[in-house]
Amino acid sequence: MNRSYARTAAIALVTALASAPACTESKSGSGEVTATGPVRPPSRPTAEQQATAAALLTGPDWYRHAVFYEVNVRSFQDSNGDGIGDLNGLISRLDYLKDLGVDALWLMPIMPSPFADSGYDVADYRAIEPAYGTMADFERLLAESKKRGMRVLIDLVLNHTSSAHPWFQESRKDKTNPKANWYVWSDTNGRADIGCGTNGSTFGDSAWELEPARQQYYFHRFYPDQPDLNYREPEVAKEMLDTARFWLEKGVDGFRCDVVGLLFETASSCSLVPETVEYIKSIRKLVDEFPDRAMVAEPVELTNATPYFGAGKDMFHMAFDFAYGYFWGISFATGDKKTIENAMNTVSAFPDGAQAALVIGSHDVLRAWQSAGTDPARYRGAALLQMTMRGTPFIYYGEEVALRPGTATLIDVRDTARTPMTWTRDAAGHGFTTGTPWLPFGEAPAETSVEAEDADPDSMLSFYRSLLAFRRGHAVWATGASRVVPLDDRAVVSFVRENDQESYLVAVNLASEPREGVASSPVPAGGRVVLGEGSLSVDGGNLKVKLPANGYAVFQLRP
Ligand SMILES: [Ca+2]
Ligand SMILES: [Ca+2]
Repeated sequence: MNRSYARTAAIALVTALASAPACTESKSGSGEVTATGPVRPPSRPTAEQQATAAALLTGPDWYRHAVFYEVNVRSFQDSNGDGIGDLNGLISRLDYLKDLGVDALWLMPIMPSPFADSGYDVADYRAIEPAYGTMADFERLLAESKKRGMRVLIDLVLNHTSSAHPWFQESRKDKTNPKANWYVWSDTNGRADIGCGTNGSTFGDSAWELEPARQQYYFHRFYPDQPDLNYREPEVAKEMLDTARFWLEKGVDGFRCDVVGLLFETASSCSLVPETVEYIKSIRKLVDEFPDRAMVAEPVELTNATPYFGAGKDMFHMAFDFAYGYFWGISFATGDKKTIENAMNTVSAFPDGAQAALVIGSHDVLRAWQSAGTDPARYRGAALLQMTMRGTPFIYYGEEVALRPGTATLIDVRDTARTPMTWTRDAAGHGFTTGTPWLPFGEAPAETSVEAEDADPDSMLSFYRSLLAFRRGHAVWATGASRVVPLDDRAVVSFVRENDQESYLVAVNLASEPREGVASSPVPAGGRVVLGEGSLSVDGGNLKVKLPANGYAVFQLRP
């Protein structure tokens, strides 16, 4: 999305200063399940896990069991020295992603764009941005991904085009041209049938811009260079469905749909109005014509994505859960788990068939490093929650190495979270480019390079490898039942995940001192710590969880 509420809110998050992770002595006692020290799962899954994962990733439900990775193509890998990441560069890093445990990619917009909003201003819906490569390069990316058992979703920006798009160039000329009704025009800077009003732009003073040639105003929910398409024009509605079909026939595995709740406007609302719901259902019908495809919504609403699922199988396969994904930093900074528990309860109440898409960062918000208050222990706790809550995790590129923010802004402040990936310690381009990067690297580029972190068993990359290996092939994390355990300590998040095969209790301490929580919610006695550090005791109907400062533990209760 572009200048969204999400961005505004999340950039404004107050994050507390870092505090060092504490060491904790293990205690043993009767009835307690206690780790003797940090338990770290192996860094790679077993062959058996891989075989189970391969089976889970086959068929129409693959997306529930996949780990996604959001790629900012421009900042991932340059292949020709122009300082701009490209498709051939991405192809050369597919083996890295596969080895990390990534099953599917979401590519930020790859279509030709003046780049007034990082590609979310499309000038041609059926071509590849020349700086990123050619359609042949894209087809090779699809083939090379498929060869590795990986899927590719692309960003579909339906609400608006670039003002440079030929459709708008024609529409703006006069009131009678063939594209005259393709955008939302008005004689005044407002319209009674558009309830978000004159000040309905997400940013700036007005959502209406005067076009001198036509002597009318056009509606733009975002930048003036991003005019909203008029979905009440049947030709527009058809053209954008045909666009989706074009890419599905090309072989993409689905779409991430940008600000998709904003397609239609009505007098009373501009967000997910009935006409928009109906249009989304028509996209879903189209997607369902193709086997094993999926689409994920970017909700405009931050705290409850439920309306994007409809009856469960007639709208989106997945929708982002921002209630956790954009606000966890506040929970850790305040040591208050309420928001996280609310998010989990909302996700648990999704209609049958719906799947949450889980993030701890994206191209729209702060780098997770900042949300964590630069505290690696908090960062790990947040990532553990993301990977163990019910849903499908989406890793934002560089999150696995705890990429740090940059300071340069070419478009807006979100560029601080869009800096080039660092692959090597080598200061001359850090393996990203042999030229000058389009945007300067973030802080500590050598330290956070894949090369440096690969060599360090205590690095964030090593943590991510273990976490993803731990999760792999265990369907319980993707689809198992989820139940919050209401511990009496406000800083200790705890929940049970279970299915027929296995059962786990996950606990994360948001506070920077050791904590313990008690709940009357019973779990089976026994079990063992399989990740992290902590103790779990069961005494009659009560259970007690103890965790070190900013600590976390996963207890296996069954089998
Ligand atoms: Ca390039
Ligand atoms: Ca719209």
